[in-house]
Amino acid sequence: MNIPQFLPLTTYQEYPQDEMQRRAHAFAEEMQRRRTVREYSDRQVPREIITEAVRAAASAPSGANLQPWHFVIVEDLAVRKQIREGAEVEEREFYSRRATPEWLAALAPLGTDENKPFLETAPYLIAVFYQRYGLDAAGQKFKTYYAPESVGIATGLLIGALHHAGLATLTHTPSPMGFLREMLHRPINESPFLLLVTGYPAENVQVPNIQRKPAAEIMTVV
Ligand code: IYR
Repeated sequence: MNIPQFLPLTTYQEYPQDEMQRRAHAFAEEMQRRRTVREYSDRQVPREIITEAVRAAASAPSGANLQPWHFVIVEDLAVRKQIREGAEVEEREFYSRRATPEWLAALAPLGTDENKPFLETAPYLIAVFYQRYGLDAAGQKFKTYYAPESVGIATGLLIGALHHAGLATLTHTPSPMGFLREMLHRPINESPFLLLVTGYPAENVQVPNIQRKPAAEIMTVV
């Protein structure tokens, strides 16, 4: 059987311009409603929602289509507790020693500190890994390309998909987070990219009073 190198594009959808305008606006509005949430309810979320969001993330373009990502869905409370402990060890070090005064000042409006109870409260942590290089079935190394960029794009889609489904998220980057690779039994070619916390927001949760830059400020037309 001959496998064709190219196939017709059957999935692309064009819209009339007024509908395109409406869709573009509605999507921007929906994304602007997204807020990073740092306090979670322990209410359960069906795993299927998370799986669908990972499917959306996996639609990201990637260097040479190598899809250099792996998503560990952590739902086991004992493992979430372990991750919280590992993260808080690093964060205590970060807030008391590693962070420069300038960095701490930049973080002050967000009200973050070394305590990470959400790692235990939220029903899911999604540990996102990127493959610095690939390992084939025979254990041979092969190069990956633009792995952090590819996984960054996939993570953006993951956050968008979870928000679209009606869940809150928090991008958490314990630093260093090497402990995640061992704790979650990932192979040596993978590095942790970030930890995404997701679930329902805690009741009456508050979020920092911060604004997004308007398009006119972040966009230039040449
Ligand atoms: N990783 C730390 C500190 C932190 C750093 C940045 I940059 C943030 O935008 C938020 C937090 C923490 O999670 O608290």
